[in-house]
Amino acid sequence: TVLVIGACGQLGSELTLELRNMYGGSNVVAADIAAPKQADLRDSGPFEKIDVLDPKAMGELAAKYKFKQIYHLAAVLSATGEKNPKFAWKLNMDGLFNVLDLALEQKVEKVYWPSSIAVFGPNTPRQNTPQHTIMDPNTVYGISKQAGERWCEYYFEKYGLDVRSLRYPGLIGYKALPGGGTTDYAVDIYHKALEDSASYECFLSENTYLPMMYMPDALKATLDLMHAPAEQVKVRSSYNLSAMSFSPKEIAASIQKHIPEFEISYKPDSRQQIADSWPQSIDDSAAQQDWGWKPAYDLDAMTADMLLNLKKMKEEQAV
Ligand code: VAH
Repeated sequence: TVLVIGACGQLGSELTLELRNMYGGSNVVAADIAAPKQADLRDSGPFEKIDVLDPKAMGELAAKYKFKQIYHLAAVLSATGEKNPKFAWKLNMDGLFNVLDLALEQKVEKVYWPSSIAVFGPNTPRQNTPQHTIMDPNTVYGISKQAGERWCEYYFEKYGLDVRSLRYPGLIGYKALPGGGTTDYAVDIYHKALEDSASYECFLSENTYLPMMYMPDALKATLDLMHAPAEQVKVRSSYNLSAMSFSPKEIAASIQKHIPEFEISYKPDSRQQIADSWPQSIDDSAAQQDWGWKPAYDLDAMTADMLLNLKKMKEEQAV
């Protein structure tokens, strides 16, 4: 059985559906602090309400199902974390420790834990950021991801726990809304483009370049990494991962190829400082060499697929 913690989140909901397609619905337990609202997630397999900060409840869950793999995706993201720094640190770090220790106790074969480009900071080289480089994150989320990477590598080196990780760029998908990140604009913009007003006020400035990835690519990278033979997984902190980089101006232009009347305006808020501390492009040659990583979607391919699927979902909801 596979456990997905944080299964109702932006990545968790899509990863749970993908894992259920692959392993069978009843073999993938979705767990989160609250029940799923999405019908496909709710109706495709077992759900367990769990607080990842409650080790006793986690132990009872593991005794009930005997998990072979755990995907631990529950975390407070960058923007939300800055509003509640101490809780963000507690959930992100104590949640990770509870999962790592449970995995050791229950002899879980593999653990997945997501890191992020947020582990990089103002003094990190911003173009083609290397796998090993200066990391001075200045968000609580980034600090927790940097510390988490150190601990994942420690549990692998010291206790032999097969824990694997990817430094995701901003993730964009149509099935679930993002949960309080700095890159959320790149999802919101597609929803707004399909509304009658066909306009979007962006909380980042027009030339804010950020590494981004379409959700199908993120799911493929995650499963490719988890299915790679252990000896091919040479990076046990977290792999740099890349697909594309773009600015709000460029994603708006991509949308205008389909919706010419779409308009964008800019009103940077506190998330601008976070975005300015992150890389603009990532060197993921280690992932390419170690386990054959290769993205499939560029900006225009993502835009076409996003608009097509969001339109379909709106029509279905409209009936
Ligand atoms: C965030 N979406 O914005 C997440 C991600 C690289 C961005 O870590 O916090």
